[in-house]
Amino acid sequence: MHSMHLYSGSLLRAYRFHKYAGKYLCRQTSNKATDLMVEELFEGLCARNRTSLARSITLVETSNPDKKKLAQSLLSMVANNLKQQEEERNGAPVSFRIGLSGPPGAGKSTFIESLGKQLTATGHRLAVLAVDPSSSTTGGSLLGDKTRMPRLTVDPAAYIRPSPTRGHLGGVTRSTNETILLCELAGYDVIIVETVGVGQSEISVADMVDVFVLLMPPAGGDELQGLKRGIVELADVIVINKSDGDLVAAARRIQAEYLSALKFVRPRQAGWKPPVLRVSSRSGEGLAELWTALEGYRRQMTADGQLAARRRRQRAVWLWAQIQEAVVAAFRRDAVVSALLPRLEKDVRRGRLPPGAAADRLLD
Ligand SMILES: Nc1nc2c(ncn2[C@@H]2O[C@H](COP(=O)(O)OP(=O)(O)OP(=O)(O)O)[C@@H](O)[C@H]2O)c(=O)[nH]1
Ligand SMILES: [Mg+2]
Repeated sequence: MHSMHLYSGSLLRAYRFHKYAGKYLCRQTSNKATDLMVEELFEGLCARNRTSLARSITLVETSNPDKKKLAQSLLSMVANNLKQQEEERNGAPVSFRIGLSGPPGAGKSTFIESLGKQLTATGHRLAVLAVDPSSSTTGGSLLGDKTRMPRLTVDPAAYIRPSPTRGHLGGVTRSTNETILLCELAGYDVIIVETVGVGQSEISVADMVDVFVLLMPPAGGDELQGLKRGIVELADVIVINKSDGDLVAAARRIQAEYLSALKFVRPRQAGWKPPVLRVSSRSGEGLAELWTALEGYRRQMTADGQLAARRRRQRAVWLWAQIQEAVVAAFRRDAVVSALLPRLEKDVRRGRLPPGAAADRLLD
């Protein structure tokens, strides 16, 4: 409630003034109704209205070009307001963004449910966003099925958004990045972005969060060995789940394995040694300690400016990812390119034409 005054009309007036001045004028007069819709959504978000949040997220997930413009103007208003709030808080971000990844069955849903209930019980407001790297190819959504977080689903201090199926950027949904901002304006101070595995692409969930948590089951196996190396380099905190009952011994063993694997990994954040913690999402044991570790990370990274630097870096990464996506899409749409492409690609596949030469011809 502390920054409620920011939600008053002054910002909206400033925004209107801005838009009336200069080149937005034409669009403003011709699109009054749609601009009204954006302002309504913005005010709804400020008032922490869940329906406005859901509608805003649907808007930023759209692929319709006209609606995309509306989404962009909403997002500009949101980003401006969040920036103001951050300045009011002496640069401290309005939310804590947590990435959570782990193999299928590691217990991610159970973990989010248990940790989430602890968080909302202590006054936090939690948003859970799911990124499903498989949904772009299968069309289905594995994650975010609300049924597996039954208590959180009915918790008024929690908001769960399943994975969208459109607009994947190398395995990560680009709109998720924007959805985070919408949730922040709607007053969610902890944002968990959940995904299965870790993307092979350069862009991953780790590129949109403050801290990247890896959740592992207490089991070894060869696939996990392979999985481990790449992921461990991305992780800021490693959590071994299911450390309960018969599984405690196995969990201890895996914990020791990760600790020794980490000795050879350069930490992602200077001055931060990723801890390896054991928890039981089923009983809740270890979750309070984990939260303390996460808050410690956040405090340390905020104090020495690394968190702000990480967010700045991430914005640049996303700018270039979106440019690349848009440029490639425009290239593919080009009439000459699409006429030439199938034949040239065939020639390249058969080895009749070097890839470089084909690319040059298409780009010409
Ligand atoms: N013993 C024990 N079992 C757990 C714990 N956490 C989760 N499980 C069980 O592990 C299984 C998988 O849990 P989920 O939370 O669905 O795992 P997930 O990572 O979300 O799985 P996907 O969504 O399929 O990727 C379920 O049968 C859970 O009951 C735990 O702390 N201890
Ligand atoms: Mg799950």
